[in-house]
Amino acid sequence: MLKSLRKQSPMNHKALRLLTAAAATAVAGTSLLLSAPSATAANAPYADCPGWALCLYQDGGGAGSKVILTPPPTGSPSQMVYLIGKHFLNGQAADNQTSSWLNNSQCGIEFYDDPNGDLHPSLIDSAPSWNWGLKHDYSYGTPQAYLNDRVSSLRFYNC
Ligand SMILES: [Ca+2]
Repeated sequence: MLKSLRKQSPMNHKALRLLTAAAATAVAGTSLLLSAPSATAANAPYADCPGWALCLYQDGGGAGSKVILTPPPTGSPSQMVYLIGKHFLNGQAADNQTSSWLNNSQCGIEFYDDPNGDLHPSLIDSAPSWNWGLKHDYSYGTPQAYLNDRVSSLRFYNC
């Protein structure tokens, strides 16, 4: 056994040198990735929500990706929004994933737990109309943490 190892040792050293070089390259690549600031970390809380929109954020405190919802025009009848089939800007499904929101619309909003909140009343949260910039945060440890990842549909009203 020892004899055969010694015989192969020049080959093993070469392989080891190649592996070491590959590992060094991999480590260098990793540290480059780690040192680059991520887009998420650079975003301010509740960032980039248009001045007329309701934005649902994937993470608490207005962090993470978001869904930008356009309210109906002023004076319109109320309008339901169903989150099944909708996605955050990062492509992930939005149903039962809202952890905070910002209402820049002038509409009032009712948030429902049920996917069809108009058919199965399950009101869990609301925003009064004419209250631009209202935020609710469902982060762990906040008073509304029990609402985290529950919103499945909502209704714009009094727009
Ligand atoms: Ca739900």
